[in-house]
Amino acid sequence: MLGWRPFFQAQLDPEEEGHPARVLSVHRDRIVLAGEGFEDAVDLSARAAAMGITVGDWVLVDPDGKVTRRLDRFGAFRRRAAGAGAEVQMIAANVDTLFIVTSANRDFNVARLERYLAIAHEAGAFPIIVVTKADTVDSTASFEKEAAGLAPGVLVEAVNALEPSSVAVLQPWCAAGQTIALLGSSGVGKSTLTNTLTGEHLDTQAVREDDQRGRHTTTSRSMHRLPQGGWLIDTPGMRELQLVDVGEALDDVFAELAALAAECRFADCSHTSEPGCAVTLAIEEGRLDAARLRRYRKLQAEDRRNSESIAERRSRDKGFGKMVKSVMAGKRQEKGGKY
Ligand SMILES: Nc1nc2c(ncn2[C@@H]2O[C@H](COP(=O)(O)OP(=O)(O)OP(=O)(O)O)[C@@H](O)[C@H]2O)c(=O)[nH]1
Ligand SMILES: [Mg+2]
Repeated sequence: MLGWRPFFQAQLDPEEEGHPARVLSVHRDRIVLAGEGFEDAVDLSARAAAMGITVGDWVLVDPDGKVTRRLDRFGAFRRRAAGAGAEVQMIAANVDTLFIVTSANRDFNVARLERYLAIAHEAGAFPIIVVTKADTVDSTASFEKEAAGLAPGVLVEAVNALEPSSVAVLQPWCAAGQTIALLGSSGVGKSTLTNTLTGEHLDTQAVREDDQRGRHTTTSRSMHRLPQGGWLIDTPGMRELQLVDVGEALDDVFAELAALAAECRFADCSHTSEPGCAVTLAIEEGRLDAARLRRYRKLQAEDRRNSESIAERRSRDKGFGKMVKSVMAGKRQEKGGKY
């Protein structure tokens, strides 16, 4: 029911004590866990905190209620943490389907949707673009058409998130054992969708009149039970979702571009001025939108930059760790190896 599957079962050691539990939410000093027949908050020990546990993770809990181990994830959403530090922030783990939520209004932004699509591909989650506030416009056709062209075969559903009969089109992904996450800007209706799908009463708040932006009502991530047996992870609208280590996922989203690039005369073609460039030819002939190429380039550069700075930071931290160890080893020698 909780999304347990052979992938996790295979990680268990028959000798090992403890039972598996799913992480429903993570707080400063405790985490809320659910397992076979129980739901409980346990203290977040320093050891558990060091495991980098995030919502959606599977962990092992010993008979004293202590988290002993985090199981490997089949996928996770990550971003470069906001702020100057080069750090990766986990958003959610072990998600089957991602509802990329946007509204049929000024929130709708293809560049942002492509960014979310890359994150979904990298995490191994099936993406569905959900266009909310369909009830506020005459037609959602133009939004749906544009969204459907952003990745091969991407599904798009337009809904009134307040209306259960409208949201029913999302039911097929909510079956028992399935985990769904919602990502999107503040005010697009993620918590409204969660409430309509689960029957809960999470806080929601009207968007600002002037620019239709949300008020950052939801402040932490949490997992909610769906009546059909699936699980839904609501998240706060994030101002900045910088890509990191998405690797090949960008080529999955921009598949037509990757396919064209493979036809260029030079393998390292930059698609600017080289002869025999299939990408610039496609733009000239109107088969490819130049703006889409620009967005692809921008995301590629961002991913490269963030992945490099995080790799650098990691190796710097490692170097520092080694230096501390060797200084300590030197001290031990000086003192005759007494400690
Ligand atoms: N008419 C209409 N209003 C909607 C729809 N979806 C959401 N709303 C309204 O939009 C406002 C914002 O919705 P929330 O669910 O709080 O948005 P959110 O995405 O959870 O926002 P954060 O928690 O800030 O990230 C609320 O006033 C909702 O009632 C919809 O499909 N139609
Ligand atoms: Mg919310």
